[in-house]
Amino acid sequence: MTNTPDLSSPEIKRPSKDTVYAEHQVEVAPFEFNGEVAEVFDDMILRSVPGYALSIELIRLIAQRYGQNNTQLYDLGCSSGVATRALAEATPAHCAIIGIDNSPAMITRCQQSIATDAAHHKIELRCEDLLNCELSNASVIVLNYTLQFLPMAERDRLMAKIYSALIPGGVVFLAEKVIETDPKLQSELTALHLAFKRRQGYSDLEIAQKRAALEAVLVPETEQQHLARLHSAGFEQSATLQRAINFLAMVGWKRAA
Ligand code: GEK
Repeated sequence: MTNTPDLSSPEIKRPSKDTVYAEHQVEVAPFEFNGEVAEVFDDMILRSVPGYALSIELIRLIAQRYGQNNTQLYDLGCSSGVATRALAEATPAHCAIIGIDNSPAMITRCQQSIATDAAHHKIELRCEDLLNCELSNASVIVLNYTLQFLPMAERDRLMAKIYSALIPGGVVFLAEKVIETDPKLQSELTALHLAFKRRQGYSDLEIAQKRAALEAVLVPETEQQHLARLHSAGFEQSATLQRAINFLAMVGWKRAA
C-alpha cells in the first residue's frame, strides 16, 4: 500500500513521478542535480524527506514574522523553488527574494515554477555556488536541506558568511538530515526512514540505488554539531523547531540591535 504525499502546501506543484532509480543500474553514479532529477524533483523530495511540507510551512511562518521591508530574503540551494515561492508569498511588498543554486537544471526548473506566481516579480534567481556567492542586508536566510551537500570543510565558513549578511534580529532557517552517535538509535531511525520511503511507494531497489548514489554526496552531521556551528558563527539563540525521524529543522537568531 502506498501513502498519498502531503500536497497541502500551495508551493508544492503536483509533480512528475520520480522513477530515476527504478531500473537496475550496473554501476550507480554519484547523485547529481541534473535535468532528469530536476524534472521530478518535487515528487522526489516530498516522498524522500519526512516532514518536508511542514518545513515549507515553517519557512512561511519565519518569513511572515521576520521578513522586513527593504531587506533581502535568501533561499540557498533553492532547487525547484518551493521554499523560494513560500518566501515570496509570505513577505511584505518591498522585500527581494533571492534564490541561489549551482545547478543550471534546477534554476531552469525554478524559473518555470515561479513564472505564474503573483509574487514572482519579487524573486531573483542566481545560478551560483554558495561558496562564492555574495549575501547582504538579509532579514531571513533559508538553507532547506542544502548544507548537507556542501564540503564539510566549508560549512563553518558559509555559516559565518550567513551570520554577517544578516541584519540585527535576522534569522537563519536550517533543515538537515541528521545522524546519531549511538549506533543502535541510528539504525532504528534508518529503519524508520526506510519504512517511510516504502510507504511512499519506493521499491527496495530504488531505495538501495539512491542510497548508493548519495553515499559521498550527502554527508549528514548530528543535531549537536549543527547547534554548535550556529553558536560558533555568532547566533545568540538557536532551537530545533521540527523533527521527523532523522530530518530536523532549526533556527538561529542574530541578536537585535
Ligand atoms: C527545497 N531547498 O526544496 N551551491 C549552490 N547550490 C548547491 C550547492 C552549492 N555548492 N550544493 C548543492 N546545491 C530545496 C531543496 S536540495 C535538497 C534543496 C535535496 C543545491 C543543489 O543543486 C540542490 O538543488 C540543493 O542544493 C539541495 O526547499 O535534494 O535533498
